[in-house]
Amino acid sequence: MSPKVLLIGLGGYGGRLISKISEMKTQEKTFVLDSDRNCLEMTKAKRKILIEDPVISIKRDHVLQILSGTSRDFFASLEEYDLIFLCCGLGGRTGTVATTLIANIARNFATVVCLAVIPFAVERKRYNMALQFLEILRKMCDTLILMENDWLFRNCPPNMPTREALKVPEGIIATTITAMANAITSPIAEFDADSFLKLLSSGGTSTMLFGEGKSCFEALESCLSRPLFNVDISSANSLFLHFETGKKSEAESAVYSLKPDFNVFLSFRENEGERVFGVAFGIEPEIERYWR
Ligand SMILES: Nc1nc2c(ncn2[C@@H]2O[C@H](COP(=O)(O)OP(=O)(O)OP(=O)(O)O)[C@@H](O)[C@H]2O)c(=O)[nH]1
Ligand SMILES: [Mg+2]
Repeated sequence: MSPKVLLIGLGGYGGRLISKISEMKTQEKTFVLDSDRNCLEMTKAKRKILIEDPVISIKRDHVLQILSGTSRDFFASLEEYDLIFLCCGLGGRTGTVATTLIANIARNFATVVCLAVIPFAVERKRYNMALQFLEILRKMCDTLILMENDWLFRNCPPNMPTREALKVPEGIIATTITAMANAITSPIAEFDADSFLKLLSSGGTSTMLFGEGKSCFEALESCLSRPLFNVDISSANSLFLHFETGKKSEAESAVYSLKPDFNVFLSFRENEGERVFGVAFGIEPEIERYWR
């Protein structure tokens, strides 16, 4: 039987990411938790849970918080899933705290993968809070996949309107999560879903990847050279690469041209244009350097 997968969005941005995922008509169940009734009403999740605005206090490695509204029933309902993806923008109160708390509980019975967006450095207070919580969050989940909003400054065309640029991560994150979930629940013949699930259960700190180009070679080169979390990915041990292309055999040739340093999991969807979405797993040594 294929593993049961649940996608949960937490806080305002987490809810919008789940709405975007829902537009992709994923077969997986989707939940959103938020303390903001208006934001919650606007999301397209299958189940919406209103929680109280959490009170944050960080004490050494522990997060003390109040999350009333998340009843015992809610936590019991998570227990039927084998793999839970949590997604949020870090740095606000609700998403940051709820993600940390739920990851810590859900990890007792499921593989927990968090996809977290780091605020723009200019958001100062939110940015600093996100970094504080990163230290905690990475101990609470099996795999923590990061993207930083500052990537947009470095990579969006300078003439792209800000409103449009802010929406770019939604498409990248939604496509990547959906591709990973599909790869596990309905894998193509050559995809080793068991090994990929095993990787997610110990993926450590990881970065999201995205690239596009005129050929699959160009798209893959751009994907690996500008990770969404600004670190060197040569220390990564494994890659998940999802190609959206009309040229599957060219994509395979591009992957064969990579140095054989990575354990690669490949997924494809037929689409116009050459684009690669992915994750580089196991960049723990790099993240330590990032904090220093
Ligand atoms: N790129 C991008 N980032 C966003 C967007 N909305 C929020 N974020 C990021 O996500 C972080 C958290 O924002 P929210 O999700 O609104 O915060 P919250 O979890 O609802 O927290 P509270 O409202 O304080 O309880 C922000 O500081 C931003 O860095 C967006 O539309 N685009
Ligand atoms: Mg909010």
